[in-house]
Amino acid sequence: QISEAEVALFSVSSYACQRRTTLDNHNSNLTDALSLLAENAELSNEDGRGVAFRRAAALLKALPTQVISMSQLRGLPCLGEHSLRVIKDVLENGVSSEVESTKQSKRYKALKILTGIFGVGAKTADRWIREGIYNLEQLRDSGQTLNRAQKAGLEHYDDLNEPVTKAEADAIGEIVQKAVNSVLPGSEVALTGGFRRGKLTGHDVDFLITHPEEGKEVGLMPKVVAWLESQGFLLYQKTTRNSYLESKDGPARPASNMDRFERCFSIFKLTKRKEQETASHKIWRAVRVDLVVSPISQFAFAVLGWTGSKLFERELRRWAGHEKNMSLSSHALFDNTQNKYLRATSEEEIFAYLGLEYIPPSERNA
Ligand code: TTP
Ligand code: MN
Ligand code: MN
Ligand code: MN
Repeated sequence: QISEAEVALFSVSSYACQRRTTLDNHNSNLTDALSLLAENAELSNEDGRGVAFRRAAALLKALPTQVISMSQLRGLPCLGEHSLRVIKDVLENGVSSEVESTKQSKRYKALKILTGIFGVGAKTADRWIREGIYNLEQLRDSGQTLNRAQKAGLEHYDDLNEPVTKAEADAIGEIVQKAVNSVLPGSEVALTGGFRRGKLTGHDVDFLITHPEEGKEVGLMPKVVAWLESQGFLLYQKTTRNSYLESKDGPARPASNMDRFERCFSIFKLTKRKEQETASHKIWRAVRVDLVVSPISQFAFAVLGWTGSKLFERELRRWAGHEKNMSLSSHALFDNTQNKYLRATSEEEIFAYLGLEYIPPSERNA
């Protein structure tokens, strides 16, 4: 039995962007439970609840040791009533009854299966469920009209739900580098997303492309895509052009966290190395790849915005707005007090403008 006086108390900042969150999580029993409830809320279009659970999970990820008693959590930020109830349940019973019943619910299972299809979001999955579609077989039999993305997603379902390894990410990085060098020598490719944060696996691979001479990057994406296509590397691609300049709502205040860069959501055909070949003798696998092109003047903001984690990004923007009267996006930082844009050529400069200690990518795993 541990007395209250012996229990270590934690002191933790309230914004995730003030904390160092490595992949070394001492409370995965608790964060797994809260993350599942966050996911369930997001899939049910309850974004407020989703964020609350994500914030609670992120706080626990940042603790230096394992939580063993509720008394250790007293005075900590980000832990709402509901999250505390879930934590208590796990600490006392090993599992959360709410998590267990969610996991077993017909609706949650169906949402997971259906949104596991690339191109299917919570809204579409919800509509299908209301029409009695709970799995892939029922979807195939239903005669639902699928768009091009969803058709590709269904076709490569197993591959795309298989985690991407760092080795596969590096192999794709080499292909992207080659494509970019072939169509515009001098261009630069940066690995972003989870792999830049040091994750060993991911659901996709994210790359940011730029050129050191401003303006040279214009029109780059269609050329890169054409090259990749000509070499047989693409199973699917959808390119969206840059809409940053024509946006009316102001560059630093996009409608959502979606940015306006020229981007390509794609599915790569990656040839397996000999030792990775499976019993089925399939010699390639499908991998989701995101390509984004940024002008060099916005590159530091784009790298910061595309490195994640999603909660870390959300917290950075919340910090900027609420604590600094600034608007941060993946394109720029606007100081509303001085009424001007703040230029930056590195992530370090952006953290400095925001009055935050620099947090390296490996410590942004909130
Ligand atoms: P993801 O690739 O969705 O996430 P991830 O790389 O952190 O994790 P995973 O291993 O599952 O792939 O997004 C990467 C970052 O890109 C994330 O911080 C949010 C950012 N992003 C944007 O800035 N704009 C967008 O439109 C999208 C889709 C992502
Ligand atoms: Mn540790
Ligand atoms: Mn990613
Ligand atoms: Mn991505």
